[in-house]
Amino acid sequence: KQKVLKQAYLPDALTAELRDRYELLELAQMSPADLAAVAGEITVVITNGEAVVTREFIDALPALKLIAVFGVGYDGVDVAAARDRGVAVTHTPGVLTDDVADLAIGLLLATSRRIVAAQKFIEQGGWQQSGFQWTRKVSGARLGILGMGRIGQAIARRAQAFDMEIAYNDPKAHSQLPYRYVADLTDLAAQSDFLMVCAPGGAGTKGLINQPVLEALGPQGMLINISRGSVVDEAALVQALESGTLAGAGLDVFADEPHVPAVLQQRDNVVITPHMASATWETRREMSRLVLENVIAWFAGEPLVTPVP
Ligand code: 8YV
Repeated sequence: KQKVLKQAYLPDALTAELRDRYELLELAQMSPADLAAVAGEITVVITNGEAVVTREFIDALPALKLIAVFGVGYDGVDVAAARDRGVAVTHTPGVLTDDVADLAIGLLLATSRRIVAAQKFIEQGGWQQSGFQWTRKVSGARLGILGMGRIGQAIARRAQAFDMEIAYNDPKAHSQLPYRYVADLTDLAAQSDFLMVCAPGGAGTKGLINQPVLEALGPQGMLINISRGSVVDEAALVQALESGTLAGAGLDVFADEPHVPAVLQQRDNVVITPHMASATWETRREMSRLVLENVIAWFAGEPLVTPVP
């Protein structure tokens, strides 16, 4: 059996399937010496969207040929280092688009309508004293989208059903799309009631949502992030929420997962979820299938199904 290294968390069913087909080594159960002893025989590494695969790690595996990512985002993988070494990288695009867009809309609604705070209000007996505070309207509001890839477009399609006014910022305009392009992110924020972060992670987008952008979004504005915590300057976000520079935030991703700053918790203008946008049974099955298909294709010498661009 070929040696395959599981470098990070994967669903149990995928792990079991990999174990059936290959000699599955689990990094979490290996010492550096264990790894060094088999490093020359490992051709495939399987990782996920949250884990980090550094140049150093790639260089420590001289036989490595494929890094298969369980996730669409591959910002954790040093793709340049992989390319330098002739190591292919695959990911799982497409199959999770709907789920991520669904949760994005869920966070948008939950944040603007304060659904979580409203539930706590009932549970803590508040309704016995008064009605719940009024909230903010979503239908017809202005939605700014940072990142108009597959997921951004899926969110825009859903937002159209809410008659939202949609504009977006991306490195370049997509002339085929019916939405307004805004070349400057701060301008987009200033023109938005809700700013939706859908840009991929990585060096190119690190900290794009900074203090000036949050200030432009303004005291009535709300930020939703379903992509990567790294795209948002989290300290600036906390500061903006605490000072009232920003009205609220709905966050599925954080700068240092699974750590969520205490100041982002227990706030009735912040809705937080634990990086779960793609975590439905249906989608996790499809993501697992794609990972497996790529690994099988690689061992069979066939073209990879979903290599990263
Ligand atoms: C997963 C993700 O939670 O697809 C991505 O980029 O971040 C998520 O779908 C992750 O890859 C699973 O660890």
